[in-house]
Amino acid sequence: METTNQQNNLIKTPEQILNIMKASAMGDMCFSHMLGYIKTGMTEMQVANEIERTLLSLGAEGLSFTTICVSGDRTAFPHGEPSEKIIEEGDFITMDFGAVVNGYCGDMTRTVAMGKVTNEQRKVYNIVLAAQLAGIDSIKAGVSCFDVDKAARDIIVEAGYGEYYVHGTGHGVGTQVHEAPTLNSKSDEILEEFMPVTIEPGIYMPEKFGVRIEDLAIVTKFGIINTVNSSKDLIIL
Ligand SMILES: [Mn+2]
Repeated sequence: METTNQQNNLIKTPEQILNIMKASAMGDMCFSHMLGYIKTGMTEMQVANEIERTLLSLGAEGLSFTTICVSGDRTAFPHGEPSEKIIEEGDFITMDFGAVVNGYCGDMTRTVAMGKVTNEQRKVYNIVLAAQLAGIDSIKAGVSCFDVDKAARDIIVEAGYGEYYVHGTGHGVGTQVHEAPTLNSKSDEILEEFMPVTIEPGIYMPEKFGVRIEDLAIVTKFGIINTVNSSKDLIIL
């Protein structure tokens, strides 16, 4: 028997959406705290532990997934685990994390810099940001997931970094941090109102650095409601 997206629970109820919004609000508060916390000389592991401690202290009942915190050349690993690497001046730091509220997951990523950036770091950051905003702008009910991925991907490809965009643009979120629909270059799904989806393009240059920016948004008939409100301008700590 054919099942609809409503029956499959891809389309969330207002109460479920509120849980996701609470999880995102905790993520925003956590990120804000981390901006004052991170210092050169700390390890990635220390930063990841503080993210998790902060989310739990804000009332998260758990974590959507094991927190990602990578720095320096390790930011070229899209889903690297935090290590004992020490954070140094000039490093990018990518943090990807989420709180769980009443069973529903948050998911956000920000990349910040320590002390200073090179022209290339600034350029790549701004390309990823432009791609992320293009992805967001393309979303509304009735749009195909393929076209959202393409909107983001085209910016990166046209800037000459297409080979370094090694994953899809986003995914659905619910009680699992990765749910349908899948927003990538092979996707044939259509977005519907009240699906929560991430928009998370990235550029990853092996042995150099990487950048990812991720928001979690609710699809509506007119566009999105972005549940993540943290700044996406390049932040240099
Ligand atoms: Mn994600």
